[in-house]
Parts: sequence; structure tokens; C-alpha cells
Amino acid sequence: MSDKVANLNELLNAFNFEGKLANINRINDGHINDTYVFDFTDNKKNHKKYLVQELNVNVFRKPVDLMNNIIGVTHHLKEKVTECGGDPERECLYLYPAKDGKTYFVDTEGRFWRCFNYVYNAHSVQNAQTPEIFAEAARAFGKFQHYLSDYPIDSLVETIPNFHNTSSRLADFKQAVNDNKSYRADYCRKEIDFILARENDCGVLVKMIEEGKLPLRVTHNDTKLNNVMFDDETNKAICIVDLDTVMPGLSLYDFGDSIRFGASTAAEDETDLDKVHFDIDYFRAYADGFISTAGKSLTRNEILYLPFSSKLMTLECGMRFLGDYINGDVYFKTDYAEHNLIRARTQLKLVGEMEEAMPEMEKIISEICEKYGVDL
Ligand code: GN1
Ligand code: MG
Repeated sequence: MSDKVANLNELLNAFNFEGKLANINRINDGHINDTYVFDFTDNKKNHKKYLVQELNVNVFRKPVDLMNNIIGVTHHLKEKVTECGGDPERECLYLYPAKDGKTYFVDTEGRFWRCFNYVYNAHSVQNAQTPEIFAEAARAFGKFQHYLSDYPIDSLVETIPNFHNTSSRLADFKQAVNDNKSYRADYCRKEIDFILARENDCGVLVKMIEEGKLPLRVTHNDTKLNNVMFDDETNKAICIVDLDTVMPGLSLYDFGDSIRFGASTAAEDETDLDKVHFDIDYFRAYADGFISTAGKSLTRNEILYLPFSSKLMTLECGMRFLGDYINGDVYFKTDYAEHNLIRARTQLKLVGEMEEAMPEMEKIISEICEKYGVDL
């Protein structure tokens, strides 16, 4: 991973940046794309910032379709925010077109770039610090889902097919173990067995979709806490970012993935497993925020499976990290050799604790539904 922006001059010529480039800051949050803040100044020393991102086209195989998804979704969100009296400059992402009018630029090495607005006076966080901040993220994701509830779902391309199809994730995982390309499978037998022992969980939601028991919705699909921008002053969640995986999905995926990341007492790559715990107070806070904003539009099954989805999304992510470790780190960015294994271990530790906490989680969900008058 390098801090230098490849083909910088080409990039500077490709978009209509205003002013003179003063600084570039790399943002190290994501595991997939490379993201930079370009800071420009004009003659009067006014600053204008842009969020410039190289899309990982090994992961996102249909980048132009993906950009079309993002154009549609960002326009829709802008209308909704405006209708609700919000400030679209800060509450929505939008794309700056390249000089040729396209919303992206492919450089001479085939790198795929796009440029978003920079959300000023806002920040993201890696952990919530307080349950109230986590509840705030939940309300933002609930609102996001609500805003997109009338978006034409069939117009969206699946940017990564079967992204949260846990059955197909399990099949990929088994393939990785079987191929053992990196000869690492022997270093993680315990973790492999832990996952395989939960094989039956993997098909539960997929089967419910097939049987028409859960509705497909327009969902975010990558609801990590660090994909929420908080206002610097008020700490209110103002904008949801990372829209590459907005596509048809389950509301349960969005809920579960948020819990996976945000209801852990430690970082996703904490090496000391004694520090990694599932925090039920954060679960309660997030569930409260989510049900308060999205609850009345959810079906009974979508609510009943909230606890299970938390465990399933955590298991799925653990499986993906471990599979990538065994494949030789070909998908997620890693900083050191065991990084994916360490990440997998935190996820599996959380899965174990979530299993123990399942009855308590279910009780919490029914209490919250009662609080907000959501019928079960
Ligand atoms: C990736 O790019 P980032 O860090 O927001 C991944 C998610 C995983 C997450 C795990 C496109 O998200 O699915 O849950 O890492 N995104 C993609 O931290 O695979
Ligand atoms: Mg992200």
C-alpha cells in the first residue's frame, strides 16, 4: 500500500478541480478502494476539498454499471434530503464529472477513478465510544433505508453478485480450504472447524428469500460504523458513504453488519482476543435507533430475525476473512501476513458470544418493538 497517488498528473487533468493542489491526505478506513482527500487552494487561500477514490476493479468487476447505480441513488437521496428540508451539500454524496462529462476517469494504466464531494466539518469513527453515538448511526441507516424504499429496485445492478448470499460464501470458503493455495489451512484448523460446525446457519436467510418470507429491498450492504459521517459540532450522523454495494438485499444484512462491527468492544483486527466481546448495550442502542426509524416499515420476519442476522453477518465476515487468508490475501487489503487470520478470529469470537446472548437479544427486540408500538 503506498501513500502516493498513481498517475497524479493525469488525474489532475481529468477533472475540473478548482485552484492549486495544496495537499493530499490518504484515508485508510476501507479494505477495498484507495481513498484520498485532495485539498486545493485559490489565490485568496480559500480551500476546496474533493474526495478522490480509486475503485478496486478486481473486486468491482462492472465499474460502469456500478457508477450508474451510484448516479441514480445519489440523485434520489438528494431529492429526499431536500424534500425533508435537509442540506444536500452535507447530507448526500454527489459526483464531480470528469472533463469529458463521464462520472469517472480511466487512466492510461486502466485505473478507475471518481471524485465525490468532501463533507466538511464532519468525521467518521472506528468505534462508537458511547451507545448513544451507535444509536445515532442506526437512525441514519434506518433513514437511509427509508429514503430508498421507493427507489426502483430492478434498475440496480448487483455490483458483486451474491454479496451476502451466505450459502455461496460458505461454498467459496470450502473451496478455499480445499484448494489451500497458500498452504495456510493447517494454521487455522480450529477456526475452519468452528465455521463448518455452523454450516446450517448459512442457508437460513437465503432459503427465506426463496420462499418469499423476506422481501428484497434497496440496501447498503456495508453498514460499518465508519461509513457514517458525523457532524463535528453536534455529533449527529449526517451522511452515509461508501455506496458501491447499494443494491437489492435484505434489511437484515444492513442491521447485522452494523452490529458485527459496532457492537464489538474491540477493533476488527484486535490481536488480543480477551479484549473482544459482544456488547449487549450497544446491540440494544442500535436496535432502538433502527427500529425507531425503520421499524414500522419492516415485516414481522425482518424484525424477528434481527438477532440471528447479527450472528450470521459476523459469521459470514469471519468466513470471508479466513477464506482470504487461506487464498493468500487476494481480496482484502492487509498490513501484515496474519492480518486476515486475526480479523477472522475476532469475528468468530463475537459469533460465539452472540450465540450465548441470543435469548437476551430476542427479549430486547420485543421490548423495543413494544416501546415504539411496532406489532410483532
Ligand atoms: C469491506 O471497504 P470496506 O472496508 O468498507 C467489505 C465489506 C466487509 C468489510 C469488513 C466490497 O468493506 O463487505 O464487511 O470490508 N467490502 C467489500 O471490514 O467487500
Ligand atoms: Mg467503507
